[in-house]
Amino acid sequence: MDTALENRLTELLGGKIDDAGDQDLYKAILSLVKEKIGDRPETVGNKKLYYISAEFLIGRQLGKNLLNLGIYSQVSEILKAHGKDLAAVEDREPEPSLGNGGLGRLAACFLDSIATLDLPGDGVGLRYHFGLFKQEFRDNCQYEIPDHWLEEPGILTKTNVTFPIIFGNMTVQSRMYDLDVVGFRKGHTKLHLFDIDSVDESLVKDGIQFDKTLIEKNLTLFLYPDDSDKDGQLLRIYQQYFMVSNAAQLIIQEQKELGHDLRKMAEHVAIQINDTHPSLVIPELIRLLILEGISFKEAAGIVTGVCGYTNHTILAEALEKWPMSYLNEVVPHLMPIIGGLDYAAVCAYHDNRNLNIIDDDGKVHMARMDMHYSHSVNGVAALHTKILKHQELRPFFEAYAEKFNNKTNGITFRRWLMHCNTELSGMITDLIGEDWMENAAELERLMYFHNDEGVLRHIDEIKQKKKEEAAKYILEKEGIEIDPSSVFCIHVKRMHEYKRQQMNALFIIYEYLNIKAGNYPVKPITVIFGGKAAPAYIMAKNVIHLILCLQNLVNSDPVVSKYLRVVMIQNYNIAKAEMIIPAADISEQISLASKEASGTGNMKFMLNGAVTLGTNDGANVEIRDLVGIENIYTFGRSSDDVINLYNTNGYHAIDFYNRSESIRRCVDFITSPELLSIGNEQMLRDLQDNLKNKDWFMTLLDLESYASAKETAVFDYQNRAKWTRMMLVNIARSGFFSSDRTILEYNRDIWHLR
Ligand code: 26Q
Repeated sequence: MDTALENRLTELLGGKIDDAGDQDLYKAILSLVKEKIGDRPETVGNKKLYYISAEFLIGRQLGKNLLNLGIYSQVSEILKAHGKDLAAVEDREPEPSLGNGGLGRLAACFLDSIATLDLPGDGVGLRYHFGLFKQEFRDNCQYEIPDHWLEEPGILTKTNVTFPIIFGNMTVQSRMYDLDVVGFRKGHTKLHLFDIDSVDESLVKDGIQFDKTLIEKNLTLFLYPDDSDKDGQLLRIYQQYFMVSNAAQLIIQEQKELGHDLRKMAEHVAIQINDTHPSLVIPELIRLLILEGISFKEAAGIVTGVCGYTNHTILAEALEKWPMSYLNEVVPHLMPIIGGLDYAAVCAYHDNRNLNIIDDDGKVHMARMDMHYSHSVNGVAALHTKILKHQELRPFFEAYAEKFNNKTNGITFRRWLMHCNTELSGMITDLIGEDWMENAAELERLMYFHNDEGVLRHIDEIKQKKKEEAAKYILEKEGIEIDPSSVFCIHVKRMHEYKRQQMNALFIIYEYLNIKAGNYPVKPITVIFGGKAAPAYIMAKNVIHLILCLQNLVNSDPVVSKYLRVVMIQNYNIAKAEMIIPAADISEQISLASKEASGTGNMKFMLNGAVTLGTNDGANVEIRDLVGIENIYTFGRSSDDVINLYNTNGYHAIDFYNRSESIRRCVDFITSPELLSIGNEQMLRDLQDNLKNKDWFMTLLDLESYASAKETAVFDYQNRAKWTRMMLVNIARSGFFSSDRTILEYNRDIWHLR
């Protein structure tokens, strides 16, 4: 045991480890981590990246920091020797929910990889006082509770860095807070989160409601405040401008401190714009360069050389466009610049109205500004980039083919294997050594064992252990008993119609009706859901309602529950993901083909030995290509077919409903007496009507092929030799999805950091 470490921990505690509670231990280890980080120099170089993002879904930091500092097992042993459990201590840390889902989690994985690769690059975002709401279920419905995560002492360090941020009607003084990002074994960068001192948390009333007009008090209160009215939209513009003006001023300050010529900014600075939320950085940086005496034209050229834009979605409603009048209210000083950019780009070089930054309705299209004034435009998976080039952003691809490139997403294996699945991680190291921790491509060497019965059995035993742990957790936290020997089908992600949780719910109904009719599945199945619905997204909330009603109906039926169980985990977050993902047998990735830009959960499941049941969408396509068609279950219509159906208005849900008795029975059951006795009639009827008459994301199109693929997977699961080999192949071929690989590609093609 490391006695120096033990002594220091005891000192920091100011008392014996034996006598300390988990909370005291948490605080002491937090201090220990801060000390150790202080010993590690910050990564510097000739060129620095600023990754600007409205979301950083970083998850709890303590365990990850211990792991990356190389003292996780030492600290764990010290605690164990004193009868304490590090996992219980980690559990004391409030989770910073500074993101929604994929985009925010990607930013967090990227920071881990940037630090680990010892690249100079900082994150820039906002210090929201309340992250994404906490989800509670009551009466089979979602309720939103404010989630206050900030505490003292905490993971953020208050700095003296402040900037004046100018709005149309006032100027506020910002303050920067820093989070240390330590890489695995080496590297140290920062996440800078900006705030203002005058934020007033007591503004929050009645769930997550607050007065949206008091900008000085509410600016950084919430991530994604409700923007269904004008005040909400104005607040979002205030937030976005606040974020990017801070970023731009920080960059200029740092460049001046380094003595760099601002005209040569592109040699020393790279900015990555994470979706359109930080797009105003383009006019803001131009404005500041003009104040430094640089001409508009030259400033626009400099900024184009600095900025890269990443697109994360092809859903039209997620492409931000703001009325000019709103921007005029919040950031009038940017309007001449945005106007100038529109004129310069569109009038000078293109005559296609679809390329205008400002459209005929006076709306400013953020993504269009990004594409004109960035030198790189990337999608996040091969299929996604292809669809951007040839469908969604086609006119821009025609104008700027050289800017377009693909960067398939990745995940950090430190959190998504080493931290969440120490058993599997240990086994891999025993088999192939530990080089894979820094070079994930090494996992391929596991293929050598693909016929080794001992290895396959061991993988199976680890999976079983993780399933037992998850079952225990679900019993304790959700009060639902599940059978660890059943097949765990796990479907966790944000609730959205395109992700088609409703299709999985219809499968549950299909199985329920089968079992009621005496046709039992070959193996008991447990379907586990988790995910939050946006507070204003009625249909997503209706889907949650249906799932919770089914959970109620299925689990309390003495016969059905022997073969089928349903669990919807409350408040799905990073900590719960780390518990649940290692326990998956089947990874449900069932989005409507063409709609999921990439997905990153799919990668986390694969890495932990789950087999994908998915459509040919997003990064699923690349998973399929890597593991081979015999190690994945794919189903459903192709993205080409789907795009064609949209273009020709060729999909009519009602035809599928009328044509197939089995589909009709499932859809009808949503308003059966059984479910109506549990749930809310209006919500269930609305959902059913939507599925029959609208079904914008084509659930009924793929329902039958989904059910049959899932049945095949469950059948195959019984063949343990076959299944465990599939698990091994999935793990061995997952190396490509390390975010280290993704970041190296960004650096090679876009950032060129040295
Ligand atoms: C837009 C306008 C108004 C209000 C909110 C928004 C908004 C907010 C969040 C639009 C998009 C987001 C988040 C998108 C997101 O998380 N996309 C996911 O990004 C992942 C990382 O690239 C991909 O893996 C997922 O496929 C993609 O859905």
